[in-house]
Amino acid sequence: SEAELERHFEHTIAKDQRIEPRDWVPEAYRKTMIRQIAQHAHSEIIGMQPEGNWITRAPSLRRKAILLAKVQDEAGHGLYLYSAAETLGGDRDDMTEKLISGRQKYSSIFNYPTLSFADVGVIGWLVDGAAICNQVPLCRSSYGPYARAMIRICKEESFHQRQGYELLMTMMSGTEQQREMVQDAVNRYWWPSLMMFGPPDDDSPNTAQSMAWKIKRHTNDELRQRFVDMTVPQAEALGVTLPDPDLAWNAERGHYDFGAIDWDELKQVISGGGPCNTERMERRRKAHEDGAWVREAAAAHARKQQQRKEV
Ligand code: FAQ
Repeated sequence: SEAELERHFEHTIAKDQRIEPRDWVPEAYRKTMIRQIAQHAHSEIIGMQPEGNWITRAPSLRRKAILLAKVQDEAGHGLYLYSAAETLGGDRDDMTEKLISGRQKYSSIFNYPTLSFADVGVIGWLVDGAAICNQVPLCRSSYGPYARAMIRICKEESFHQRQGYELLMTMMSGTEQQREMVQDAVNRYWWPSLMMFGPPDDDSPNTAQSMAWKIKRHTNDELRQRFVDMTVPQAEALGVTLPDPDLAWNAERGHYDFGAIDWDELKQVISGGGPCNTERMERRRKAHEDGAWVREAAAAHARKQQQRKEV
């Protein structure tokens, strides 16, 4: 009976075991899990654009090979995550349709422009750094396929983060102009990176239920604080200034205090009004349309294989 299934689900969560695709789940769990995984997948795919912008202009063969590999990893993460959403009954075409018609979201961070090659380093350091902070706890998320996907994704994100930091270290030991490029990129990406963790806890409609279901293991503000604490010493080692005059160690709390985040900016970017939203969506839509013949060919090939098997 439904009551028994529900008891089994609650029991699995309470015992900290994983929910698997064969298990019954409440409709709201399925919906929120598909929502989060789809958004995550869309972020990986849209996230290829800002860095992809620099592949043809990378300053050396080595940097170009690294950047190509990173952007390809992101495509892999996206496909991996779409597959995880499919195990919950999410449909790939439907998710893509919802993305390009603006009914499903992707991370706010990818709506900012990449103006110089230093942005590639800063995206690796700050954006991938924030992604790791947010995603390591998701390796213990209650939904098995998502949790397992996160293990591999986090390993690759760690490599991405290191390549970004190494790139910045190299630039910081270069010319005065290179150091200025790095500082400028940090100035532009710091606050948007803090916004990646989502709205503050008292304005985060999904957190309570997602924590109860152990989809999320920490609140948005907890992870944001963890990221700030982790990043300040890295900025010092790098020799850049984080653009926040209120950033200061608070011995009593054992954490860094930081200034007020512009939540109106996050709202605006999420609702489509960020600097690059239109460009990102148009590009994604065009890629989808241009890929129609590939999908048709793949479907025709699958039909032919099936017919051969039936003969
Ligand atoms: N951008 O109630 P909450 C990457 C939405 S990393 C856009 O707090 P929740 C790696 C939220 O969806 C980036 N929308 O929501 C990479 C909700 O809207 P909805 C991807 C945001 O789910 C690096 C509403 O606001 N990572 O891609 C944002 O409990 C470099 C209310 O918020 C993930 O997706 C935002 N920043 O917590 C790739 C991680 N924040 O759906 C390429 C998995 C919130 O009700 C290059 N996701 N919203 O209409 C999560 O951990 C969670 O979904 C949060 C949001 C923490 C993002």
